[in-house]
Amino acid sequence: MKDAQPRTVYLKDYRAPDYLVDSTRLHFELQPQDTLVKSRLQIRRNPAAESAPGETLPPLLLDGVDLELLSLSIDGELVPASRYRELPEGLSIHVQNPEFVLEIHNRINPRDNTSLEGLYLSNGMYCTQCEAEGFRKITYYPDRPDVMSRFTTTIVAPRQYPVLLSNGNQIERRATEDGRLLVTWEDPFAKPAYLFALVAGELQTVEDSFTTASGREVKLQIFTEAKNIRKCDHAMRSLKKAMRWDEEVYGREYDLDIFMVVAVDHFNMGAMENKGLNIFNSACVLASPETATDATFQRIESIVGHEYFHNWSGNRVTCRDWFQLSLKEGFTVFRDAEFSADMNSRAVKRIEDVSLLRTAQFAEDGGPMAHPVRPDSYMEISNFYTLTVYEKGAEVVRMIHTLLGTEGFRKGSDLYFQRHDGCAVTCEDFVAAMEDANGVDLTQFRRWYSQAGTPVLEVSDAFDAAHGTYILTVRQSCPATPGQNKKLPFHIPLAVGLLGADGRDLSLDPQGTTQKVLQVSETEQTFNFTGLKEKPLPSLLRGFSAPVKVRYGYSTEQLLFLMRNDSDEFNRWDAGQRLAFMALEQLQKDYREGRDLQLQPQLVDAYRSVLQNPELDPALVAEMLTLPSAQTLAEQCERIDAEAIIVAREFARGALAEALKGELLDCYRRLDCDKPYRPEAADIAERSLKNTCLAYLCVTEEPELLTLAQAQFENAANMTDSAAALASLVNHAADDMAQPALESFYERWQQDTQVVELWFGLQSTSARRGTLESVRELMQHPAFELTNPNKVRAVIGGFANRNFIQFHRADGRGFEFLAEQVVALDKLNPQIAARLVTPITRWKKYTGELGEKMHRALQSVMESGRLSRDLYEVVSKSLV
Ligand code: 0A1
Ligand code: ZN
Repeated sequence: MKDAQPRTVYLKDYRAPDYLVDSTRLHFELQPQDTLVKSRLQIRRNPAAESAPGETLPPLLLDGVDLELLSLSIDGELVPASRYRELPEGLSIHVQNPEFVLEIHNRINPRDNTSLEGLYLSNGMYCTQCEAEGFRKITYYPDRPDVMSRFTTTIVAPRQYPVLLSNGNQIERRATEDGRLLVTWEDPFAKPAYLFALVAGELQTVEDSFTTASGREVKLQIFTEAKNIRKCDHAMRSLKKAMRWDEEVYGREYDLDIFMVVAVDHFNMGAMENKGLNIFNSACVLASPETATDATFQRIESIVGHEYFHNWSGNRVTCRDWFQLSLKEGFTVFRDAEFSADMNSRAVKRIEDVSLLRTAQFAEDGGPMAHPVRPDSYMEISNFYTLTVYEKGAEVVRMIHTLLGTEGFRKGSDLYFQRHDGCAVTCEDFVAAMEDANGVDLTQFRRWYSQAGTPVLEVSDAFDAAHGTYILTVRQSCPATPGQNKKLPFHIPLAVGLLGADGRDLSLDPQGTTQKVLQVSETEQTFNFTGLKEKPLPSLLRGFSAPVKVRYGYSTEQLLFLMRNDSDEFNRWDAGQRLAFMALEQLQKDYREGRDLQLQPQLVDAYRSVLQNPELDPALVAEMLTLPSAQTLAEQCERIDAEAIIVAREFARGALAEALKGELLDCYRRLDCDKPYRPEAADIAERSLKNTCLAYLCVTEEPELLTLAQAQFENAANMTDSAAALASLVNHAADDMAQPALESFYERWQQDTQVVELWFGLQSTSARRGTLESVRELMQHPAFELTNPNKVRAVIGGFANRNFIQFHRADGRGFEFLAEQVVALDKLNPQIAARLVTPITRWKKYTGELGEKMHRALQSVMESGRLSRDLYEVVSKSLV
């Protein structure tokens, strides 16, 4: 295992590689505990290397972890021990010529590799994960993204592995003399080692084809175990949509003759964009109407799109170093979000993404691991696959899109791809291409890449009736983050509209423009709107035009007005969220001060009119009826009083359910019809609203209403309805109703891995007392595996991240449980352990004893013994 050396890598220390690898020939002989890897590298001195000129050549440094070196030769001659040195994580080789062929033989053990980096076994199938630094667990190599090489890969395996895959095109397939199978693949595109992939197994395939805009035929294949073969259709449809979309929106065509996707059960993340051979977590690719929810269908579409889009934003143009990770991830998340918005409801997609950002990314930005979109340093790069790099990075790209407009942005992306095709580049190169294609100056805008923290905009206004001028004053600030005390002002695109007394958008200029993007760039700035007859109501940050917090003293009436009238659907939703937030804050205060709780009647009325508004998209109604989550409320507090948040939110939900019972029931009945399942936006919207109503109705815990859930559970013909009903039963029905439902569900679906994961999640997120004890029991369930990240995420992650109520139980046992599991997991899979510990790293924000208990739990992790580098980085930075 990698150890906990607190070695920190800095962006400022970046140096071009001393050597380049023109070609890489790999030869694998697969055996579970004894795989032989032979590599043949054509190496040459990098003409652009910065190392000191002189007679002697610098040593060749190769990365290598958990490898058994068998032999090393240069230009056909064995290298004597005196000419190389084994380092803790690699080799240093003395070099005599500026060009040479290096051959390495080494052995690895895929079966015992539970880290799921490098080459490992998942249910008897060999697969690889090389991003970010996994290739070094396969063989010694300059494992850095700016070393790009042409790969040829030969795989030799026993007959029980008929499917042998790697990147590029298959150029050879035959039996060896000893009866094994040998297959060779050649990838014509130079790539960094992190995009290498290998798969071997007994797999079935679903095939299709796609004709590119220029008329080339591409073979599409999805590989999976035989039992899942009927769950690939949605992913295949999504892939073809994504391929077409990238041609239409970005002018990007696919570039190989074959595109393969493989589903594996053991995977640390969602999926991986290896050139021509994407490897997916089964949970992010397999779906059927009976077994997958609408949310899963949509997630699959977006992840299939995401990985496919990486072929250009990531593979053809890749990252120079890992500090530039957002270059490919921020851009690709922006691309997949727009793809999903085009395929589904744009407003709802935006609401979902912003909710995630506000809840989890803002918390990251305000926590001990806060870092800029382009970090300055890291101990373990795996810890920087974060919401900041991905989601905030995507918001940064979105802001560039907002500033340049659709056409300007496309000019910029065309220039970027053309200029840097085949190269490993930086975030700076991306911004420069956007500037050069549009003749704009984004100097100040670049601070979004280098400054961490969530900016706050304080907005105030005044109306000069005599001149008909409306004045908006915007003050920006950004809290200090670790290592960055002082922040310089950001360049913030602030989209605004002004509503008149009739609820319509006012014209902001003689051309009749109703929305403007204000360029906020100073600490304090004013913006004048002239020619107005009355003081308007501002609709601020429309569409969430920047990842900031906006403070403006809206009154309850003004928020109700925006909720009813704003032409920006996102801001209609957001006005409702602000209103709910205000009501919930009042409830928390009343609770702390011992007063009786009473929900603001205006909130109830507002929810009623939303529910009864036939013009709104049902999916938007469902979002508007959903109170901000406890996590979101927690993020917005200066100090978190978990108990007050829980009491206030539960009370508000109960009061809403009680007051709106009739309307909710009407709406539920209207939508509860037998339609054949289609994962299409309109149908998803109806199911979403129907199940939102059901969830509220069950909050009342009234027997007749719980019977609705029971009936829906028994009759559901799709997993969306079945799972929603079961969730309501688990959370609100008595054991004699909930338990049999859980049991029959398991009975029916026990053979289906994805459904069993969902079943685990329904239980670990139950708000009922006793959930921690059930979680411990679930960990003893035969279907639970500590070595499978999906199971860990469903059971332990569900409890710690998606069960605010039970995780924050007052005795602190929730935190102790998490600490215990993190320590155990660290021995198996450091990446997962380091992610899982997140909830207890935020201890400083909690008030009172709960904060102390959380702190103690985190300390116990540190004191448990030797930690992996991954976990050490997160825990040590969070204890400071
Ligand atoms: N590039 C992938 C994410 C990914 C990163 C690391 C992994 O293994 C540790 C796996 C996948 C993506 O953005 O989809
Ligand atoms: Zn990605």
